Amino acid sequence: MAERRAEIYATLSRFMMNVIVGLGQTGLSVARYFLARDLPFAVTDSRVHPPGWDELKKMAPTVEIVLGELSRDLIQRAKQLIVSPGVSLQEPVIAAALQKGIPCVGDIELFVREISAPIVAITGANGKSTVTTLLGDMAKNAGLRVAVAGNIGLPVLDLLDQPTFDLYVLELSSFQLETTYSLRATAATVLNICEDHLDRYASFDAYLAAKKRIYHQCKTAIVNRADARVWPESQCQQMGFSLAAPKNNDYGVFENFIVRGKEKLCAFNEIKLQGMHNIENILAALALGEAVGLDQSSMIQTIKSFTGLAHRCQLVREHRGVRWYNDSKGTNVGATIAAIEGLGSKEIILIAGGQNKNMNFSPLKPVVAEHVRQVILMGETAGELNVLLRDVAPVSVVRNMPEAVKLADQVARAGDVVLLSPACASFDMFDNYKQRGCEFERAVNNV
Ligand code: UMA
Ligand code: ADP
Repeated sequence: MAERRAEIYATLSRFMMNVIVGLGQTGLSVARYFLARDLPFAVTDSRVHPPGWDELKKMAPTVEIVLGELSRDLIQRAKQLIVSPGVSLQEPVIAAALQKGIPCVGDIELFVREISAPIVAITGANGKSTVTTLLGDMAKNAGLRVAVAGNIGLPVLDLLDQPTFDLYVLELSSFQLETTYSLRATAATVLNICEDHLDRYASFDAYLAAKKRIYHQCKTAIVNRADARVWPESQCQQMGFSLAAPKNNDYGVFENFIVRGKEKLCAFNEIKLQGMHNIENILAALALGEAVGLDQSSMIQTIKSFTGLAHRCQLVREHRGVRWYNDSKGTNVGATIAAIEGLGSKEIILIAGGQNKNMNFSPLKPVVAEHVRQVILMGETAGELNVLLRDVAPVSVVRNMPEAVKLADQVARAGDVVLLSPACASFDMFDNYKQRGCEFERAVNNV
């Protein structure tokens, strides 16, 4: 009898299975999650050799897996799809599954169904990783057991193997939010918005709408008062931040101080991060921290010691009076504008260009006109950027990073700033933004 039941179960699970779509970091973490719970699953990925394959074979040698295409057969007989963030819900096979009523969730959804500690959820076009890391440090310094995970690089489901935490600080991308339904964050924010990922979205509004899913049933929304586009649609408790003098008890700026309402908290000259965009990031982190009850004096101590993350406007070298900055994580137009303006120089040599995400680069033009003395371009978008920018600054197109750095070194004079801030993704020439930034740093250290 038991044997017969096992047989029926095996047959059923073959036809009604969890199907993991995508076998990168996320897909692999979902596989570990199902294995730990003895739940049957299958995997499909459009790549012939996805990064998680070798590890999956070791963990689950008999698991059913279809590579080189998203398997229509597996997907059509799934009881649930767990879709990785790199896979669009508009993929015809996924769209057909949705039409058929097959639930499509992501790793974040599986995670939030399992945990009970408060969540801070952070999204936005730019500043996510900086705010997420800063808030994580604030919580740690305030004595909490805090986990920092999500789009920042650690798949959330891997946290379930560890002892429980007091607080989860999650960086969430628009892709992850599209497949999340039960978030209920204690504090949530869309930090800011500008065009990005338009290779994945039909319109800017669709991208923004995906981001705003973060507010779904949140307790407190932390809103950027300067941009109504990122405010929640529904009524909920709010706390605000902006670079203006605040009304009420919002976080803001007054006479080169960070303030809460009228109370001065910290002078700009006590802060190590550079640029007004980072002041905005600090204001957002303070508001998020307050919303989850962190001690204010401990948060301020953390702000003063925080030096930022690699590849984000980091000073690499000062050589013969020239300062070289790595902002390889500047992967959209808004980020590059923030980096250029944040450096406060009118003598910038800008290295930009990379993979095309269907973005409108024209907002770069006036900023380049005001701050940039020479533009050096590479990658897929070099041609388009050349046509846009050559009226406002001298432009050169190069083939690779060493050539870009060599040319920058030739044209730079004492007092200039050389800035790598590509305004584009890196995948046309590099594995990721980190590899691009490291190649830049290597070349800079050799000039
Ligand atoms: N891919 C395929 N076929 C597939 C599955 C994926 O071609 O069947 C491609 C995707 O188009 C993508 C790449 O493979 O280019 C990786 O996709 P993935 O879903 O396997 O990615 P993971 O390795 O799981 O990493 C993801 C996030 N990546 C993306 O959203 C593309 C990571 O964010 C995140 O750190 C990780 O989950 C853990 O949560 C990276 C990122 O670039 C840093 N995010 C984008 C951004 O910040 O702009 C959104
Ligand atoms: P994300 O995780 O959203 O990509 P990061 O904190 O990694 O954001 O920063 C990426 C880049 O975005 C930085 O190098 C900088 O150029 C830019 N940036 C950071 N914060 C902001 C902000 N608040 N507004 C605009 N641009 C920003």
